[in-house]
Amino acid sequence: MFQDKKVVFSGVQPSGSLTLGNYLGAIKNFSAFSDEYRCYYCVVDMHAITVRQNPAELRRRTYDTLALYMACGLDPERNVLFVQSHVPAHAELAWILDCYTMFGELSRMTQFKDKSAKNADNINAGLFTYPSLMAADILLYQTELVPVGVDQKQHLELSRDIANRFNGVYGDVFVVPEPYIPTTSAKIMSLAEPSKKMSKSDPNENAVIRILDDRDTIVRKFKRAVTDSGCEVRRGEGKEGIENLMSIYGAVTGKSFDEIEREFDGRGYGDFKLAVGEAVADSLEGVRREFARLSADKKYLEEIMAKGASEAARAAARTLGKVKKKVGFTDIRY
Ligand code: ATP
Ligand code: LTN
Repeated sequence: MFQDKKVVFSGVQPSGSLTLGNYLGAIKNFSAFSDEYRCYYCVVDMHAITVRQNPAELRRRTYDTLALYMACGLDPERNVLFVQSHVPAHAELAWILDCYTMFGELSRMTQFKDKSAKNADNINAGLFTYPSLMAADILLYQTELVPVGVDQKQHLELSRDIANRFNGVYGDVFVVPEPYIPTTSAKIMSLAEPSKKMSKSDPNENAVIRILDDRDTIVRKFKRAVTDSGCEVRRGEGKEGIENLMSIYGAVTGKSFDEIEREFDGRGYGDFKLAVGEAVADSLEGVRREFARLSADKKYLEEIMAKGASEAARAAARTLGKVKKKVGFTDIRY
């Protein structure tokens, strides 16, 4: 029934408790594609182990991330929801693509540089070749569109380069994917240091809003958000903190920057921060309730994982078979 639909693919790492950045930059936008596209949304646990993980926590977060996908509105009947390590084709294609990805290209990736600086005692080969695994995720499904936050744009460009390089040698094997980056919430910044991305691995809890934070915590964190010494709610030089809060408020209420400026004209930062906190808490209320219900039912989550893995594996096998043939691998039955 999905055969002639174009494909959307995206992934989130189960490497921590998901943030408002993950929600507004990525997951919130996922469900809008389900009518028009065949959608694959993956919990990328193989990517997560590029940074050391506690095994029990990784396992729990894998279930939680799947439950959160559904709590954010992804219907498993209309989207393929699955876990990366359940579909071995990802690892197989990643190896092949490693051989079509250049050392120099990988060396230029800013996420590699950032994560190497943060994990200086564990700069492993997986952290370095992370983008070719990501390219494999995307290219396996003949993906047209990849909804991500702007921090993933560079990886997407590399995926396109790898696809074009492979197609240049072997003919049209892969669809060349396009990024889909939201216009207003593509990069939500830290509440403590507004020049830095809000990141789920930030050790400062006050810098990060978690999707599952309760109402009081959300309102309190916004009250403490770093702004500037002025008092006007508008964008401008030195006002990155306020601009970030405006983007967040705009993303959850649908209001434009101009409308927000008018709404808070003459009202000061205290009022504004409270309004942002309450609007975010309101918009996450339903997600939190649904998550509580879904995450309690491990058996159901496992059924969804199994169904997703079998659907994904079937589609992935088609591309992988073609790739293996093109590069000259032999094919036997056993
Ligand atoms: P970490 O913070 O541990 O590096 P991450 O949250 O950046 O992890 P993922 O969980 O893989 O990494 O990101 C999932 C999706 O969320 C990606 O599409 C990414 O672009 C998006 N995203 C992550 N942080 C933000 C942010 N602050 N603003 C907007 N989008 C974001
Ligand atoms: N690299 C991404 C997560 C990710 C992804 C993907 C996103 C892995 N594979 C495929 C989109 C498509 C990240 O670190 N945020």
